[in-house]
Amino acid sequence: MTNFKDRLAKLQQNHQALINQKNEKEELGNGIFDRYKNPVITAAHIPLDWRYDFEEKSNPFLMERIGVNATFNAGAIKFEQKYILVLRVEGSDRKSFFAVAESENGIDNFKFWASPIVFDSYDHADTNVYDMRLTHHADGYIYGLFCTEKKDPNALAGDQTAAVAQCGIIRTKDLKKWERLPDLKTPSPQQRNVVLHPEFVDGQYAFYTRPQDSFIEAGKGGGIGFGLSKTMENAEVAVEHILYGKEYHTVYEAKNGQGPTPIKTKKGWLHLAHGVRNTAAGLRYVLYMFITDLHDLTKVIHKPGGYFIAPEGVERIGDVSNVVFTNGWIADDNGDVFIYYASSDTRMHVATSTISQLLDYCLNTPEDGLSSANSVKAINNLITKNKQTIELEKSQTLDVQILSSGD
Ligand code: M1P
Repeated sequence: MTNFKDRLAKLQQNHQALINQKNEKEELGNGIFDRYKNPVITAAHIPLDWRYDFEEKSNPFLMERIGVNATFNAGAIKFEQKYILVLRVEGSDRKSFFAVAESENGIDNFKFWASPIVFDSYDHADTNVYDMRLTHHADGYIYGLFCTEKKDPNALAGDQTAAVAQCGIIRTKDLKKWERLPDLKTPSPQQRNVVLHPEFVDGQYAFYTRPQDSFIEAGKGGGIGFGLSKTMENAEVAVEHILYGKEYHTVYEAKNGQGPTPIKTKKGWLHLAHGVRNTAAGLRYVLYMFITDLHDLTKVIHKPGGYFIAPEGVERIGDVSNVVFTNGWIADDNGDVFIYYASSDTRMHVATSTISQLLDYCLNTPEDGLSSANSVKAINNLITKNKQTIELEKSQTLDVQILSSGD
């Protein structure tokens, strides 16, 4: 065997071993969801033929010709009984694109489809595309809403960072052929984190938006917005209503954004979102949940306080550290929920839960009281309740003892 062949065989072996690796639940958990030991997808999962030239003559050192930096922020959908992720794959050249990976069980053995997703750039060139939210809409299409970014045409000379972000739209019926539609129009100068609601609302398409004043800062426009459009072919939200705004000294004080498409439950629409606060070490991204009314989608009816998932352990470290971000989850018919989240703009993880657990969490977690005194009050209420529970248990045990001694 030549060195080339030997090296190729080893690369293939390692890659296969990674794909075949079983995932395991972490022990105990918090009762709300379970974390897993391994990430579900990393840059190393990217197929070798996307990265290496397998011809010995043109690539005698069997070098990686095209590097992949990260695989993160995946949209998710159950399709033909498979757990499908549409990942944001970021090349070593900093450009992101989309690629599909599938798994039989949603927690391990994710395997990429043969090649990345291709779609038209429509009438404008996107410099970068990322963070797709997938919605299987009542109209029969699967829509992918994503961020399309390009250089700000009004950037000052020499400024290579000013950019404009908008919501791009593609749709498909088979996740293979994608049709590009014109970008969403809204009153906001910039948009990111736009999500399509799965049902018609008053006969119109409903969008969760995230108006923002500039590329990075949400500014005055911050918050999760909501608006309607008559069509998808020329989608336009004329009025954005902020349904969940930023709030001082909360986990979403600097900015927030809708995560995946909300899930319909008997108690309301279950939402997962990200919240951002600023720290001396930079921005910290966490996930939080809320429920909106089944009939009035702009009405938040349950707001559990604090974060739902925050970066832990190695999740804290990556290209953009101290970040968890989500734009995909899958609810199975039996009530199981697969929450796909990325850590530090680097890799994808799964957390599993159920609709019952998530509803219990949203309905029974105290709201953020917005002051230290109210946080202490919530803890003291719990301590008092627990004392009463223990007293009640003691008196019940005593009753049983008295009854049995009378036998
Ligand atoms: O780097 C963290 C995240 O930053 C952005 O989120 P937001 O628009 O709320 O600031 C997104 O670009 C996202 O891709 C990224 O993970």
